[in-house]
Amino acid sequence: MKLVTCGLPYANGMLHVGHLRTYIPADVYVRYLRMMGEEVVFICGSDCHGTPIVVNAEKEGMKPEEFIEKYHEHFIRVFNALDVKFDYFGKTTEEHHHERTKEIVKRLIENGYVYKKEIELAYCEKCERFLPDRYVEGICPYCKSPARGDECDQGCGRHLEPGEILEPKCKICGNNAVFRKQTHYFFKLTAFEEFLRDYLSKLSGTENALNYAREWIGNLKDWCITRNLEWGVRFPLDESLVLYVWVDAPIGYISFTEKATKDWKKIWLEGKAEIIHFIGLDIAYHHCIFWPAMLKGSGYSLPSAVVASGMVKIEGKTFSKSRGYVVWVEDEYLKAGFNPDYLRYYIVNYTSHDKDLNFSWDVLKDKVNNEIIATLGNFLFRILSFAWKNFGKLEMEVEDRVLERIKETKEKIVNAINKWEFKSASDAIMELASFGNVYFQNSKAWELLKSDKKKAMKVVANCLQIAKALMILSYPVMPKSMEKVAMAIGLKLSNCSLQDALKVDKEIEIKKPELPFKKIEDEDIEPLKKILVERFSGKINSEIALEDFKKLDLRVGKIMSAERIKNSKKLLKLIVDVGDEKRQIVAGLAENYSPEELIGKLVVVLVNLKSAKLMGVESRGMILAVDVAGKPILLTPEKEVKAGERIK
Ligand code: B3M
Ligand code: ZN
Repeated sequence: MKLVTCGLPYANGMLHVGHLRTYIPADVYVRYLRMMGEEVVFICGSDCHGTPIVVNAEKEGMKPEEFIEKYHEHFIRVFNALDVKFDYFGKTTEEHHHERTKEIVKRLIENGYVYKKEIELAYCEKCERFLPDRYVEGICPYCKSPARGDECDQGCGRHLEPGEILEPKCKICGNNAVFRKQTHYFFKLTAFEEFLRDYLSKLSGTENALNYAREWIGNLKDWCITRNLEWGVRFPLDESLVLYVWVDAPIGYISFTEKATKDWKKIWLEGKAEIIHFIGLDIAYHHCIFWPAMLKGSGYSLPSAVVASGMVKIEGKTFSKSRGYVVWVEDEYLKAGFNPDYLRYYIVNYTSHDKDLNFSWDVLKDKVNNEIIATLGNFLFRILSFAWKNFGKLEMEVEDRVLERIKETKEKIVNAINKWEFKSASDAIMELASFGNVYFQNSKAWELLKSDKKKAMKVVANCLQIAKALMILSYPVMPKSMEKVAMAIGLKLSNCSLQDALKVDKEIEIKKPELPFKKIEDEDIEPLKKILVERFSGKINSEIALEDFKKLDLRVGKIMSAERIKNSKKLLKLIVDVGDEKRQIVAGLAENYSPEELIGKLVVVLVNLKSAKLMGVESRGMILAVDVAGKPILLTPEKEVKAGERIK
């Protein structure tokens, strides 16, 4: 039995392509294991605690419990759309999760692994509050890069203990923070050095995670496991404190397993299952050091493998949400209507799992058109159409060399999957499709049809076996698409094992094939590439907080006068009534509006924009319009509204 888990996404932001390097390969892995006859439980859930959520919920004027709902639902929507099928997708706000967390922490306390200590903590005298984790920004004491609370996210990637950060500033008001004493509780991680040395020598998974973790063994520090926050799992010894999010989040693996299977104790208490964690490399420390020590200290079963994906680049730039080097899964990829299986294939086939993946819209187009469609899709469609048109039903007689080729492919896939090498597995599929294309091409079945229909039928039977094998072997990577293709031969892929790729039916009946692959054209990706260019240039940032939006003074304005500006084709000088005054504003409307037709028009004005000079004419404010194929279309209230009314 195997338990496969994925790092719990923070319920603090939308899913981006970088996230998918954990979730899609894990789903592909689980699907292959099940087709290899393994019993697998697959779980994940939303990580709902931690200061980033509290800070951002406050910014949006929401309670944390409301704030996380939006993202939890988004995760479920996107995972469904991408066919990432967990047996249970929970959230760490669930009551039973809090209970399980407290039970484990109580065991750590009883076993003597938790102690009290007074420490110096960043404190903001202006906000009159302590500044846990993301409430404080400053400098990493190790690599001197800018750091946020509990992590050096832009430099060495280290976990930072409370009080470690240098030059602490309050994240809320920007004030320089001071240090104040407070009593907190620590987990005695240093007591597990020998255990961890031995454990890490046996732990399997990807070398990137194991090597990173082994470097830390001689350099362990006890972890402060409590925070003075209102949001989180209450600390059993002092209910005024909550547990640090990295204490309760991984325990979600256990509490969600409880909901996924009645056999959860076999997995987490009796050690009767392999536990395999899929994560991003940036949280390898937490999963290879902190988490196993917590499990050891509380008598729970230990993970057998940690599978860490490499990092993600966007059009060659290192992924960074804050810098706009990001591609959003729902708002961009799915909204563009691309087949989700294209993205599944891209993520598993672009490179080895532990190497850096570069996401590029052009590369997506090339991989889809030249690999999925030109190699795999083309073979499947040619064979199924040819068989349907010329035979309808045919006896299956397959040569040994074809079965041998399919067997080799299946074995390549099984070996690759057992080593989490998803690229090798998906390459093997494409190689088999190429073999099928050559086999069909060389057989000249369309000529044989005229001279020797029996022989032609044998050729087609061999090609059909290859096609059936391809549907079965690529089903974990492209489930929905292969299900559609398999309908042409009445094959129910969800009941198939990998071994079925070698099973030769007595006869096969073919229906009209439907191929769910549509080529990606340049015009499909141009708008998406444009968004990236604008985002990279800082023109549009994907996410702002409500507090940033509130800084805009947007009002209804009434145009009182309008005149052209000398030597300009586009610009008009307007006098606009914005309620408390009449403003001179320069606007690029001349190509779509005559000065006369603008008089008296109600428009939307950004009033608190820094003044600027355009063609030497001062402009104090901006008129909002939509750019449609380069032409401005004015925004105007749908009903008569007084000039100066504020827009919220
Ligand atoms: N919520 C997400 C991250 O830091 C974090 C993972 C928890 S896994 C137990 O990538
Ligand atoms: Zn650092």
